Amino acid sequence: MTRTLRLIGAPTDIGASTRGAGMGPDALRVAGLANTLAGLGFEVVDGGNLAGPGTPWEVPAEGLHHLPEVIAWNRLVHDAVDQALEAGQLPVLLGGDHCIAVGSISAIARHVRQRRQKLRVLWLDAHTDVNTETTSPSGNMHGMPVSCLLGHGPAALTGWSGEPAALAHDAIRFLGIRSVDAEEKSAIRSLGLGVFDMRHIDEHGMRTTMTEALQDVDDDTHLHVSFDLDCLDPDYAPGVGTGVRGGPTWREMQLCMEMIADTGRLGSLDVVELNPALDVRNRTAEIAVELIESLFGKSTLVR
Ligand code: B3U
Ligand code: MN
Ligand code: MN
Repeated sequence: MTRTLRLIGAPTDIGASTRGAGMGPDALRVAGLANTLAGLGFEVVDGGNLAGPGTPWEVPAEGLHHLPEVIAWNRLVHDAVDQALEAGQLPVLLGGDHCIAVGSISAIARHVRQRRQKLRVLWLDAHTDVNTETTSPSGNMHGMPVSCLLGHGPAALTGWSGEPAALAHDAIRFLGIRSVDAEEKSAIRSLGLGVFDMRHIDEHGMRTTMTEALQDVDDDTHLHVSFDLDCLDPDYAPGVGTGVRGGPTWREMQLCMEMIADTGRLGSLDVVELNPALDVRNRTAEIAVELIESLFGKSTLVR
């Protein structure tokens, strides 16, 4: 049966530290995302862009930057992802900054629970995004979605899946991590989160790391990938707001995507933090499309 992918654009930089991620969905379209996925045999429906509030660019209030607008965007994202899943479509959320993962993963968590499946989230990122309003150095909410999903974030953004926490601590694995705030480190330790940081990838290689990260994925698993483009080394992906040197290369990231594809369990995807205002001739968007193509099963294997 042909699988239908639904592209959902969330053109916002409401949770970011730099303006420009709002242009991400269109840059991915210009780089040919829909045609590329259709070329793999999927039916692709582009649902266009959600229309949420603009970015007022005010100073943070009580440690949170733009909370009302972040809530509004996440409501829209949540409902769009929910509808796609109910229609049997595989949602591909095009951000936008990473704060919108609260809406998407909350909707996915409820859907997966109702179907008595097991949810596994792979968080591909230079950052762990596990700050809260009390620990965040910036107040920017793209640094907090994981806390919200674990039930520890700002109250207005937790509990959206119908349970206090959308994710159990062992339902999420982080990959590519190399920028963690001091208080995030304590949270990671006390919550017991599974972090495959760059040191781990350097020491064990991407193949072993991915084998470990995907270890308990089985036939009942819904695998969600939350792909922050700053996971990649900025030499390959310059079009991001908070690039950090020392990330995976294009080749390492390809292997990561191919090994996820090999599980056959990919059920939903976020592509976030693409900032076309900082990109070089749409290169980061094009690389994102290449990597997403591998994630959805393009294989270069000759054997
Ligand atoms: N940890 C920092 C920086 C950051 C997190 N996510 C991004 N940047 N993209 C913070 O502001 O929470
Ligand atoms: Mn992120
Ligand atoms: Mn990041």
